[in-house]
Amino acid sequence: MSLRVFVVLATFVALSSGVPAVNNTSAISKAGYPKIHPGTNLESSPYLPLIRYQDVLYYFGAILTGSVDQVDLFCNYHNMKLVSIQSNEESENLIAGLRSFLETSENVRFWTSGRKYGNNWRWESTGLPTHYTNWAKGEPNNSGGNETCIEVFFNSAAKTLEWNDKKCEAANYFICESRD
Ligand SMILES: [Ca+2]
Repeated sequence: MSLRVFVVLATFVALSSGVPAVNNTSAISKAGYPKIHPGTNLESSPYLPLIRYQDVLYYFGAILTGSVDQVDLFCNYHNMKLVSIQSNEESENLIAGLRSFLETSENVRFWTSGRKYGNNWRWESTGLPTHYTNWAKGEPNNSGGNETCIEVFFNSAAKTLEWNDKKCEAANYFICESRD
């Protein structure tokens, strides 16, 4: 069940069980429950802190973790997609953004939209092959024979964002993007 369907169903259950449902958007805002609708100008949204790089907006999901499918749902709910990293310049900009965004100097792993199809890697968010790559030493190694998703390993001190193939069901933080 998609998150959107779940919200609709939950609202229906709330209404049919006699529980007052909040349907005033300003009341929702004041209560602190963000709700972003299709067509919302993401950059002006007070709810998601977004970083801009040229025509791309990024959301650094460093609060919740989940499998690729779970964090993909989160991005989709907010009209975004899991990140694709298409050039060294974009990677360097992400590193600069992450270094200023994260308060800790801990090393953090994030899911991307990179997936393996046969022997080829592709960005799910764009449907395009991964022309630019930045695999960590020894990767992709398909450890255990089931590593078909790309995580990026952010090392704040070293200022690197290296790639690793990983089992898609593992829990990671994530980065969403919006490309026009
Ligand atoms: Ca690996």
